[in-house]
Amino acid sequence: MIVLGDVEYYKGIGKIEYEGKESDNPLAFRYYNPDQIVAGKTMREHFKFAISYWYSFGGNGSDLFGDATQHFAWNEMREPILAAKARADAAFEFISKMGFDYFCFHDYDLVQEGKNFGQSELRLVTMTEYINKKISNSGIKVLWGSSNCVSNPRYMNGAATNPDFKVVARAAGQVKLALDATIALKVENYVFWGGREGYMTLLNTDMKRELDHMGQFLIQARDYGRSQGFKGNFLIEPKPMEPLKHQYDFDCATAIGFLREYGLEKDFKINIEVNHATLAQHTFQHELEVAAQSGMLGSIDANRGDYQNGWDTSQFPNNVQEITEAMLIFLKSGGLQGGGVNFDAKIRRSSTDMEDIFIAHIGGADTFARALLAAEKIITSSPYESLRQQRYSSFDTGSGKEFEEGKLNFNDLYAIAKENDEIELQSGKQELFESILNRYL
Ligand code: XLS
Ligand code: NI
Repeated sequence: MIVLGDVEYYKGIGKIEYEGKESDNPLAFRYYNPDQIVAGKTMREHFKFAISYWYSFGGNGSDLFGDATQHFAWNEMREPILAAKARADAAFEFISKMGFDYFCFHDYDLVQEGKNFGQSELRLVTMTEYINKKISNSGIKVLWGSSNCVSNPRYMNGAATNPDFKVVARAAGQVKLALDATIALKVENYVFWGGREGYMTLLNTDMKRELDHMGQFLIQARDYGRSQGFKGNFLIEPKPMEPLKHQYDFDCATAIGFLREYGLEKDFKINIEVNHATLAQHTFQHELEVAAQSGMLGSIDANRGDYQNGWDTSQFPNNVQEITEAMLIFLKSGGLQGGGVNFDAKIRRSSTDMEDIFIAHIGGADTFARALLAAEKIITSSPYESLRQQRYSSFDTGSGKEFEEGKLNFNDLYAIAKENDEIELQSGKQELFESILNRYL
């Protein structure tokens, strides 16, 4: 069902359909077939594709060096509520034409922040009601909500970690309203991305105190959310830097350590963004693996960086090999726990046609679908799994097994070492693993 408001914004574009890989139609899926079952679930269920309200409907192509290139009607309106309603109409039209089920938002993506706290609160309540009606009429859902505690100048020294208590309390007030909107819209998860939680220089920073404040802030946010009936995940989205020199939620391992230290590990999981992983000098796969091992693989922000650029370019995913490696971890760990795949990606400044945002999302969805199909084949029809298991087979029986079970002490190991003086080298077979992967792409 296509959901239209008073105006049709994407004229001439209908519902995007699956046409199969032989199709030449740039406005059709070639791999993403929502109802096709792969590894026991439909693609729709595996991915829960979501669009990012901020990039798809908030952006206008402007960058540090130049003004807007994309002149969307909803961005040109002056009156904030009218503009916000038009933007919501465009968003629902777009999501329904894509055939996706979800979107993600920050509080002030839904409507422009007011001149003061009270005005912002009123605007948010008005837009929550408007969007709630559109949700009931369309069946489109919200994957996660969040709060923009980054853009307003008051947060220049941080939100939860600001050295000025008044700013910390203001951020809490803002998150409370965002949580209220989240609960009213039956949103499934709530994300914290600490864009300004970190430092530009340690010279002026009391890191221990700031981390304690962030812990306290998240404890109180969790307790408030739960007391209001929010049952979903809270998610931390790690990023090592940008806009700051150093962000406290540097990567998955750091964020998981932080959550455990403050007793938050039962309510929080991780939202992993591809380009944030690469900024932290990790692969996307590495971050998925770390989160999955701790039972915290919550959600994904899908995008990609650029090999030559060292910043968050947030481009739409198109690297099938990278995503296939990721899908191997995704499938083996049982998928995402409550989250989905949110396209936290923006079209380029020079992509100025109304169809470009469709083409971008189709390409992203097809990349994930194609990778999922390949990963499933690799797991079920190639020697990949058995080769991996074989590498560790010395732990399956005898002394190796006893070691794993904690039955051997250092003297036992010393005795075994003495007995096995000659150790035959075992090949790691990296090139074999790599060629197996490529065979299935
Ligand atoms: C920015 C982040 C942001 C979060 C939500 O780098 O990716 O968009 O996903 O605040
Ligand atoms: Ni993100």
